Amino acid sequence: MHMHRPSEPDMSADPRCAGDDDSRHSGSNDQLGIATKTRAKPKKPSQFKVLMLNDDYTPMEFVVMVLKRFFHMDLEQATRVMLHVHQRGVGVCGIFPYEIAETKVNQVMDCARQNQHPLQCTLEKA
Ligand code: TYC
Repeated sequence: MHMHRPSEPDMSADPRCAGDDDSRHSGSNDQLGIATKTRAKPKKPSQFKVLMLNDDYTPMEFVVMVLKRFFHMDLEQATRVMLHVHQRGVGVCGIFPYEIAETKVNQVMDCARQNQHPLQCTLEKA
């Protein structure tokens, strides 16, 4: 599925982020109008869940193969995740930084399309 990077959510109400800006350097401009704002702590790259969705047509064996190939699961783990998705409708394949998660979604969707299966895979902020 094609997705644009979601814009960073406003974390100003999140107590974990309170005081995140370093007030010692919080001026946004110097006298020449040069931006001088700094951040005390670099932000961790935000994480995204890669979700697999159930459908009525994709063969179970194909889903297991996809989980092994793109998410490096062994047969037991891949079977467990596939059955979870089959029974519950959705399941987590893994949690990754945005660009890696997006690449995995594209790899799964391309592979499903090439094999004419309707399997769907998507991203969700962790
Ligand atoms: N529901 C599918 C079937 O019965 C199997 C399946 C599992 C499909 C997981 C998609 O993400 C999926 N053949």
